[in-house]
Amino acid sequence: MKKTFLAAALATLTLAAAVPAHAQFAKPEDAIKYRRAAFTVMGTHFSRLGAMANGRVPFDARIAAENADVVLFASKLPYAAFGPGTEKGGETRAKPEIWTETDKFNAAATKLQEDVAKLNAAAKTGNPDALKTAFGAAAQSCKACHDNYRRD
Ligand code: ASC
Repeated sequence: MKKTFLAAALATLTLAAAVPAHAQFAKPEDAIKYRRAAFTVMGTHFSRLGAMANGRVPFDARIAAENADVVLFASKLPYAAFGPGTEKGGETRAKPEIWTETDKFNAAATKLQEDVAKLNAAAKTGNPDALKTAFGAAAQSCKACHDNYRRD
């Protein structure tokens, strides 16, 4: 009995994970809120790394690693919330090109995620110069997407 319940629960979880991510939002507004929240979290912790990378606050290896972990995690979240039908339905600055040049947008998203992974590794070296270099590259990726896919 207990085992059956566990198996059923596991099957449900597996199924939920297999459903296309965009179908996991009940309505477009939910997806829009979700992706904006993820970008807010990512941007907040990215900015804290930037303050260190640019010498506005003293370098602290532990704080750098903590912030880089949040950025890494947050970078995995927003892109599943750009599914078909989420172009509008809430407050958004997302440009329509996201849905007309999806391959290009996805490539830019992957690039950001790769840069953020490198930033995470750099933050963990404890070397401020490594952080600075990796931060600069990731910031370029942020900016490229904002320029191409975000309204002013
Ligand atoms: C930040 C932040 C961004 C990026 C971007 C880089 O600190 O919040 O969105 O850097 O401005 O150009």
